[in-house]
Amino acid sequence: MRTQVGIIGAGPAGLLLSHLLHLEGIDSVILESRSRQYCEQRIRAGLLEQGSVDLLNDTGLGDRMNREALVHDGIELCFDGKRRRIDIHELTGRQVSIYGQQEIVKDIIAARLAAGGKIIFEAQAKEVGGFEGDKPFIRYVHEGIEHRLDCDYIAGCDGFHGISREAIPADIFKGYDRQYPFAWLGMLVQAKPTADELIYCHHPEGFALFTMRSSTVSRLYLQVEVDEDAKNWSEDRIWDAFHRRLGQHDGLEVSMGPLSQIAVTPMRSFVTEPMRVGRMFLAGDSAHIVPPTGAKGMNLAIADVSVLARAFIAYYKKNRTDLFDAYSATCLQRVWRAQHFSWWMTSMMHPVAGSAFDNERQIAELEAVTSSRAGSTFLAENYSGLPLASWREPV
Ligand code: RFL
Ligand code: PHB
Repeated sequence: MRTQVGIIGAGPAGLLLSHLLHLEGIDSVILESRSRQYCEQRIRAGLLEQGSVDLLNDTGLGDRMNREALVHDGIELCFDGKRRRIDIHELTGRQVSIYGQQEIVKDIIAARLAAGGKIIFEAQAKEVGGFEGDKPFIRYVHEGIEHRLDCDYIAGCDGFHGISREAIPADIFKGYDRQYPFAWLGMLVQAKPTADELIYCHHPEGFALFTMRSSTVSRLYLQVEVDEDAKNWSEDRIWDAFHRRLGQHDGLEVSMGPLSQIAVTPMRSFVTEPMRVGRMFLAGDSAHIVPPTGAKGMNLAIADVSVLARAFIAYYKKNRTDLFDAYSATCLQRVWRAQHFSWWMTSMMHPVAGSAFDNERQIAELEAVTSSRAGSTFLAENYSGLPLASWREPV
């Protein structure tokens, strides 16, 4: 089989890239190791920056999102028994939207298939090669049979555990890594939201985050031990922890309901440099991950592919390769801003076991951020996201 752009991974990065290329008449094939159902039901991110929402709208993917997303003007930070609101809209003119990652995945898969797009599910990429020359290929296994996809370019959108990053030659690859001494326990709750906006809560016992998916489904996260087993958390233990951490702030009453999808998420920051080698490009989690405290992972994946799509358009329409050359540096500028913000939010919100100094330092920082307009504006600007360059800007 042959295509112009061979894409590994049907997460937000790979799917959106395929859609953007299709809008400009560029052919792609997506290879995805999981089933369609698995991809559409994987519970992950929920918060979209304004720029991500605008991009989905501009490319015809916004219908259901506009009906179902919850649009928020602000977030709350709770600490030291207090609730403080950051009015993102007033400070930046921007908003953020709650719309589950799996809903975006469903919407793009439907749009790609309706347009005759080729997504091969349950096709595991085993090898990428030829990208340092001019004959890139991807070897993959589908229904027990090995196949080869030849392409002009490879887009490695295969997430943090994929194969494309591993294929970068060791003498070129540089990785920047930071691991954190705690993890998050995440879960869905069949219950109306506890509040209208997200609540990030610093508590001496551990961080807690209240977020939501709809008017009937909430999502909760609790800071837990780094090597925690979700089985150690009974429903009673989870609710006790929420009541102690979140419920001790004025007027907050945690709304309860049946729990599901209880799972531990490790916290890690990672950046790959460069994000391009020859005819292979990395985009999204395959190139970088952030701890979820800043809600940046999926938004960065969307930003990467908007830059990559434009580079492909410049190449296929005008034979220009300068945007390929600029791809890695362009993306990494935004990636490092998001890395800093995610690390900063994480370091401010998670109490450090056994360190009374850090605990007091965090409370002082939260006071500063929430009581100073400059501090709140810094948080609001970064949380709601830097503007995205237009992927369709004439090339
Ligand atoms: P994905 O979504 O991991 O997709 C990669 C796809 O590649 C497939 N794959 C392969 N296919 C074929 N052959 C192979 N050899 C393959 N290896 C892998 C995989 O099956 C998969 O389908 O990466 P992508 O597209 O880069 O998207 C990134 C986002 O998924 C990720 O950044 C976010 O989920 C991070 N994240 C959040 N991001 C936000 O912007 N806002 C949030 O509120 C937010 N909250 C979160 C999050 C991530 C979390 N977890 C579980 C890590 C909350 C949590 C708890
Ligand atoms: C989510 O809704 O799952 C979510 C929101 C904000 C975060 C992390 C996760 O910072």
